[in-house]
Amino acid sequence: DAAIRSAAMTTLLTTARLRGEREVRASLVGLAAPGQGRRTVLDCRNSTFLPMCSLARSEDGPASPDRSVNQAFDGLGSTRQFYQDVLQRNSIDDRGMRLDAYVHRGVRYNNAFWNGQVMVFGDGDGVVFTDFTASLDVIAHELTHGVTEHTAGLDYHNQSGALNESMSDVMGVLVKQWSLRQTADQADWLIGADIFTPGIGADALRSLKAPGQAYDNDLLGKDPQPAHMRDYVELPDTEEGDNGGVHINSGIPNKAFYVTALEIGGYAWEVAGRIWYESLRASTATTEFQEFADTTFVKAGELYGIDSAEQKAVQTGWDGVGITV
Ligand code: ASN
Ligand code: ZN
Ligand code: CA
Repeated sequence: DAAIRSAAMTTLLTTARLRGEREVRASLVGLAAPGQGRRTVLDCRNSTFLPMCSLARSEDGPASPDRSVNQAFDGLGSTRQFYQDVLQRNSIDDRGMRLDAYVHRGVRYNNAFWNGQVMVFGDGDGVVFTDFTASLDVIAHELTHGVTEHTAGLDYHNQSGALNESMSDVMGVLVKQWSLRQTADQADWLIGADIFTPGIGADALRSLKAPGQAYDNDLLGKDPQPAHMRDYVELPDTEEGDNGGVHINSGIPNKAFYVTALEIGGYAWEVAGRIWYESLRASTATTEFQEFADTTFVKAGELYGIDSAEQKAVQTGWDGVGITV
């Protein structure tokens, strides 16, 4: 810990001129520099127009009487802490960017999204979905879209888009596992277990452990995710085609991560999470499955050694979904 803090101080001092004198002086006296470590939550009161939403909670302000506001606030805080403590990343842009969440967006809106700048959450229609701030992994999923945009910038269609989605699911489950101190074999590996209404008969939106098996009922049909390249779903690169199936084919890299993490054992964020994050940072907008898989193998070798158990686990993970590294 001391070594990390001292390394962080060295980095801080050597980048002092780049970051500007004022910001650095603020850091040195323990004050938050502009935007550093801050969160805001805005209440849209059913509007879809973000400028209509008003401030409901800010970093040093009191808790709100509104449950969604507090859940969003706490979820942003946990996710930011995870990125800082586990991956040494300072917020979405790695420069302490303020985190903004908008809640109660629209009327019975069945989704949540990152719009390129902020995170937005609907209330759900009360029939299929309830409040989208209810699952920490959903909040971490949306925030991670921001991290991806600021790192690899994976294009949101076809395989690069499915990797973009998968990275959000991977970090989504890791933030939840980290907050609950669960080992890989203790965790449920579900995204959105708490955003379905109780009567709907669905475990969750997606499962990294069992893509294609998160739900199967009359109202929703069957979870369409494949867990192997032989079942890759070709869809048009249109809105109706989910931009080439970005939320569908993400099941393939999701399963590869799950198998890798289980092979390694222990806390999934410590080794598997580190390998995937460093691979995201080494990827580009057009990276596809094979290239990403190869990168995770190379990173595992760099971080844990050529032919290490960790590197073999990565190979096993991709092998299980039909990708040879
Ligand atoms: N919940 C979805 C996501 O974050 C929203 C979308 O596809 N725009 O991937
Ligand atoms: Zn997403
Ligand atoms: Ca559930």
